[in-house]
Amino acid sequence: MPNRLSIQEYKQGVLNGERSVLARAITLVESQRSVDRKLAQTLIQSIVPHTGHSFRIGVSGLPGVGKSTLLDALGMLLIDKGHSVAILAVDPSSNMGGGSILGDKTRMHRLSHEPNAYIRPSASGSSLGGVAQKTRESILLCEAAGFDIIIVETVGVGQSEVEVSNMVDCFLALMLPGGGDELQGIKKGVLERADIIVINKADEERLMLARGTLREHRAALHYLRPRHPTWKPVAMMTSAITGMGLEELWRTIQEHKQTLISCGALKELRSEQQRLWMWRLIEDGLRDRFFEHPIIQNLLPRYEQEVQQGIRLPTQASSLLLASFFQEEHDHVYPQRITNIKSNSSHEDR
Ligand SMILES: Nc1nc2c(ncn2[C@@H]2O[C@H](COP(=O)(O)OP(=O)(O)OP(=O)(O)O)[C@@H](O)[C@H]2O)c(=O)[nH]1
Ligand SMILES: [Mg+2]
Repeated sequence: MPNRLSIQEYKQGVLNGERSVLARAITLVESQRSVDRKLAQTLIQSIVPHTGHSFRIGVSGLPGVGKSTLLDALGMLLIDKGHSVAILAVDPSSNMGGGSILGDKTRMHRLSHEPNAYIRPSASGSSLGGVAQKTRESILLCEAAGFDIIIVETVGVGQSEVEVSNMVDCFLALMLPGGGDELQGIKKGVLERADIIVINKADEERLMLARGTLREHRAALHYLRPRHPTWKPVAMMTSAITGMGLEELWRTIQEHKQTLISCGALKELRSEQQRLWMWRLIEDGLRDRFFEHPIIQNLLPRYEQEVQQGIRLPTQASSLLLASFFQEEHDHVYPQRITNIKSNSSHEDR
């Protein structure tokens, strides 16, 4: 990465709330290069004592449901109330410079000019498994930079949504009026994760439809197991364009926060998230190490082909690959022992 700063410069700049340094620090944690990863880990460890003071909100929903437009409006409302807001947009499918990234900048045009707001679109591109991990680290950086509300926008399909729900205090699921029966399956999963269900675009000719969808969701919520025993998920309507329902949405988010705080659930939720984070780091670390290992890169294409051609069983190929990897790792960790064994045996040979 060009123009890397020193850890101290990153840390001080972030703690001083300097936007340009914060942006560069996030670029650092997003970097795939191992030298950057090491630097990023040191940086994250050094700022952790300055984190944890914000309220973290996740916003998910299918493309086009109005997440960015809603966040622009909600963000402005929060700025007016004296908050400072950071918005991290996670798009697992796009690369930097892709269409939706530019789209986000323009859709949050009011907020993007606010000195108390920070908008950061992130793209995972070719990352092996780490969108979520990088987002988590970006949340910590924004907290250290002093933002008191952090919102993560994620497209409501697939793994990124689940991961984001595991790193926020309050999870919002945006829905369209009407929706569609074919989405019920997806919806059920989302509904089980959501603390607040928001039927957006409840304006003009869609208002009546939105009221019906609201009733359906309220009825459905009775049958779902809530995410926290103390908070029963609620459904409401908004229009990101007219601003209808936004004050109520913010009131509900605050009620949710107070409920979690007053019964100790927020602390519990966050410590559980720390545990999940540790497991994610272990899984990601193992996966990266495995796939980046030269012996695996060397053997994998051949084994893959043999499995496809039916020459080798998948079970055998995977066992051999894992065995080769662990043997190499072992030899790497204990080279001394091997040299000792070798020199002993050559001694005995004589
Ligand atoms: N009528 C109406 N239109 C809306 C509302 N919210 C968003 N839109 C429009 O819907 C379109 C998509 O809005 P976005 O905010 O970009 O949606 P998104 O969910 O962020 O989309 P992706 O980031 O691509 O997943 C835009 O043309 C918005 O102007 C709303 O409440 N009412
Ligand atoms: Mg968007």
